Amino acid sequence: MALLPILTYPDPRLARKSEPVKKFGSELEKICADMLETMYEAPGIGLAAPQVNVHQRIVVIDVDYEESDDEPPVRSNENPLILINAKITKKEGDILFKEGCLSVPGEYEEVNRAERVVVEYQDIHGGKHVLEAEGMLAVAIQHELDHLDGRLFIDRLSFVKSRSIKRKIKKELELGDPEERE
Ligand code: QAP
Ligand code: CO
Repeated sequence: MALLPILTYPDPRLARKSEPVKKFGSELEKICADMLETMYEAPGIGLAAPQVNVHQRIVVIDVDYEESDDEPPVRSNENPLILINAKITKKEGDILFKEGCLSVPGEYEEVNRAERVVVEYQDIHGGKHVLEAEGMLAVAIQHELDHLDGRLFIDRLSFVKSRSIKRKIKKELELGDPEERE
């Protein structure tokens, strides 16, 4: 097991489109184990492979965390979900959910998503499944699948809000770490 470095905005590798997983086996199992370890250590409730510079359609999610407004989330127990080659086949309703992202640290904004989704996916052995999700799990699935198409939650905000957050992050990068600045 290994912790993987997480790419952060504006790293252009986050904008790449991921390829479907074709080979199921020990290599895929290792990537998934490392992604779960990295997500739990962060801590996060979801992680997509491109965030750790693996451009394949792999997502790990665990929304089992304490019901509170803690940011970042505090975990109650481990209940991992691994989705390979996942595809949303049905969306229903609307939900406004305050999202964050390990690739956009420290930023939390409300995003419009579907309330319920139906997802077709493969497990780590290639077996096919259909999952019906709602609420936070549905939001997490939509957020993580966006990563596989090179899209971040800050791309889904209003044009003005999106531009202001992106500018702010780039500005902070130019200035460097405020802790180390003279
Ligand atoms: C995506 O997000 C998500 O800024 C996963 O400093 C968001 O795990 C799914 C995190 C909302 C469902 C609902 C963010 C950790 C974790 C930060 C995350 C941070 C530390 C975000
Ligand atoms: Co994210």
